Amino acid sequence: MRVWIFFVLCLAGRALAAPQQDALPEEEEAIEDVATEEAVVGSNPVQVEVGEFDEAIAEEEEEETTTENPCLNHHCKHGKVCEVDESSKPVCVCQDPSTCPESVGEFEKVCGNDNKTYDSSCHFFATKCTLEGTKKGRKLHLDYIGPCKYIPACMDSELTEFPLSMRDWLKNVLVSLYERDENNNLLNEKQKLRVKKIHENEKRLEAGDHPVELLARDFEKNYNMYIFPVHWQFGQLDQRPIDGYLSRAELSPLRAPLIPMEHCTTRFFEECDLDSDKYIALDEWAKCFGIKDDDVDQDMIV
Ligand SMILES: *[C@@H]1O[C@H](CO)[C@@H](O)[C@H](O)[C@H]1NC(C)=O
Ligand SMILES: [Ca+2]
Ligand SMILES: [Ca+2]
Repeated sequence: MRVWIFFVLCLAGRALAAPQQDALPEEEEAIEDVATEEAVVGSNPVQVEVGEFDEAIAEEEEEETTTENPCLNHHCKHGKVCEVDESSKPVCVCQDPSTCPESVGEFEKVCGNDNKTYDSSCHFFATKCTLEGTKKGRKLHLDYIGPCKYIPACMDSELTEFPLSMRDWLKNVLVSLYERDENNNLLNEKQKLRVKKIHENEKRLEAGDHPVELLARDFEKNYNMYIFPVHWQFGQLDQRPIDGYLSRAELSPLRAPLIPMEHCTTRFFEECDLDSDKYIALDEWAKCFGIKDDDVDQDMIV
């Protein structure tokens, strides 16, 4: 799982180097935090990435305060840029992909679900915008980070192993967040209390690569330690809107960096959606990670 975290940190570094114009204030805070040297396991990958792949950022209409540039405080969603129309009103129009900053490396490339490689997420969203209103445009979404590649099919046996390591990873991320949470406020008081219990549990499996047998045994023996981390991750993703359901866009910050490294990612999240409504509800999510129905608790998220 270390490789995931490393990758997420790379992304965080990149986001820091070139802050998104429309990044939300809390995202910026999270990015700063993650960029600290010792943040090996403890970064919160989700907070960092929320927004970057979000296709659903509302276009904000803001009152013109100065006569200078009506576009100054006018935010457009990914793939669009602001332009001033004839009546001096700011409008969001599709960005010409050729105006996107040139990508500097493979890691900036993204793969669409059309299995086409785009130079960067900017190029991707600009292209998607030009297809707006068409069936093709509706269907096109960012699938994963990195150039398109061959992804082997996920076997049933591999699929059952996937939640084992993912669950362990979630727990470790949360514990290290807690350990570093002296002056930053990534966890609220209630959350801290819950993680404290996990942290102080002597039976806790230390972070590291463990064989699946050990992970499986630990989940059986220390099941209670995994309940909160699974809920917490759901809460991190369920942001736009906060409604107890994860849309594809909301899931993307977790899914997109994971797919090229863990070939079962796509199948895993597809199968989480038990009723096939394209959303992952909290109970579907919890079940996917092996949490019993009785332990699913909406209140744990806030
Ligand atoms: C997607 O593209 C990559 C790279 O061009 C190729 O290796 C892979 O087989 C393609 N996948 C599918 C499902 O067509
Ligand atoms: Ca939601
Ligand atoms: Ca569903």
